[in-house]
Amino acid sequence: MSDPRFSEWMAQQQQRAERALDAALPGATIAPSRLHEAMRYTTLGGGKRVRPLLAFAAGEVSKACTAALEAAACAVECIHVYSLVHDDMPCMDDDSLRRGKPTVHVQYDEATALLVGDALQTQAFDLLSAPGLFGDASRQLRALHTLAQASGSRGMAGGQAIDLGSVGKEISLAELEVMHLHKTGALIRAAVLLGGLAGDLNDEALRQLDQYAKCIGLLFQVVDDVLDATADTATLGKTAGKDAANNKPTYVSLLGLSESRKLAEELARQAEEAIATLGDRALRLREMARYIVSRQF
Ligand code: GRG
Repeated sequence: MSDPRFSEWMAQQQQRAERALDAALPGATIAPSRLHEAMRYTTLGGGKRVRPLLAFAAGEVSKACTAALEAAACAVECIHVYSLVHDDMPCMDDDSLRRGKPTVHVQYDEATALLVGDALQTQAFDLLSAPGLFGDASRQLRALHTLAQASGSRGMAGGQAIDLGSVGKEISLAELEVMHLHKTGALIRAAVLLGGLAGDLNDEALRQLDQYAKCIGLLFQVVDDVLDATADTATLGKTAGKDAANNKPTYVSLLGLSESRKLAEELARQAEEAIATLGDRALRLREMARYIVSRQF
């Protein structure tokens, strides 16, 4: 069972993310209202908000400015939601449920789902590029560069391409790791780094955050594979076991359940070790590592 103070912090930060996203997205009555309504439909009121929580936790280390930190957290979540909307489309995973409700192409239509993803992606950079947001323009530029790299063909979109190319093929553990470092890990790294960049940290502290985030990105995926292999559809809010059924390689299919769980524990340990010298300010990051390794959905 997790520390009640951490659960309280998490609930507060999830509400903070929800409020910030609500304020950041265009209103549903603003034209083109169907597109804006669909963007809000898919972004608000759901999800664990792991990426904003990681940004907020890193923001405690960097003593981040609130406006920059909340914009960074929203930007990363917008990219994440865009990826889910596109990933669910018939041309990719063809899923009809996401976060317990119909996916965007089911609730609206395919063209709207495509546009929602496109618009959320652009919204992320709109938010993060607001003039004067970071106080320090060079740090803001670095944050923008970090998010762009993490989202594109050398990050998340590239990871998705590797994933699509690996369906039905035998791949090694090293290749699986490369795929997940891109597909899931890159955006998780960006979330942590943007939390660091929203405040003032030296390069060594940013390097430590990056090392932590690299472990967390893989950890998140290993746990996701374990949950996918063990939980039922109702608990996960998505189609349990779908990756295995689709002949997609997973940590569980390559390592088995028991070794996957051991790997998750080892990655959580490495993540905590990476930030050991950052002291009390990194408490929430340490707790996030524990939360991710023991999450049940
Ligand atoms: C379409 C460019 C493009 C990329 C898609 C990340 C991704 C790449 C697709 C998501 C598909 C997926 C189910 C990946 C497995 C791990 C993962 C990212 C799960 C969803 O993230 P959570 O668990 O979701 O953080 P919530 O809903 O809690 O935000």
